[in-house]
Amino acid sequence: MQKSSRIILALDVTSRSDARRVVEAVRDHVDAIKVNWPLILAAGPEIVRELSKVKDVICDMKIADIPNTNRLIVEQAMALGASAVICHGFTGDDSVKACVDAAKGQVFVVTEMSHPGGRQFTAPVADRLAALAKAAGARGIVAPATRPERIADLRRIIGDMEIISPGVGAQGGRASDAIRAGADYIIVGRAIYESPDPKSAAEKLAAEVKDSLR
Ligand code: 3DU
Repeated sequence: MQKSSRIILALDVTSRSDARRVVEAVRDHVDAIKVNWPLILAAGPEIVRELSKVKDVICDMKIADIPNTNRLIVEQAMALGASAVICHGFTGDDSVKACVDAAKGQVFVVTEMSHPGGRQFTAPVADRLAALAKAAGARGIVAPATRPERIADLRRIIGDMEIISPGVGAQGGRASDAIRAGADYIIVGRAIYESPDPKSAAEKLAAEVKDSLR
């Protein structure tokens, strides 16, 4: 996955034509595309294969099942051309390990979620989820841009693993805060795909990221 603008586009649109439109506008300004259930259900799983010809695709199905089912899901996602998948960690180390094995390490594990409800159940166990991700051999974790101080805490647990960080823009987090706190990439959806000008929205975020790395 390239590490240039450090933006991962969360492509939560619900038609293939919207997906194509947004990707064409921002493809030079994002490093990867994250695909979640809204687009997979609307456009069909083949959208993963199509987009993977343009950019690295992260399949964010928040996989959360027993090890065998997790393995089957990850194998299907990778066969469609995904470069990485996102799974939950609360299912335990055997379930996460099944994802890691099936994706040859290309797994990001959700820790503390970025929305207000993320404080309720995920925040109290986020440190353990991050440690689990590390022990399982995952590539990285998902940590909240809405609480940059937590990105810094979780960084201390995982060392040099990658942090991808949702919550910028529509959820109130700032790109610069997340990057300064130690995120490798920000994940941005609505602030780009709902913008009347997705290209300039992505360019502005990329400039903010660049500034915060100085
Ligand atoms: O709020 P946005 O529109 O920028 O989208 C954020 C994306 O990141 C969206 O796909 C959501 O499912 C995902 N995500 C979170 O927002 C928060 C998390 O803790 C994990 C994933």
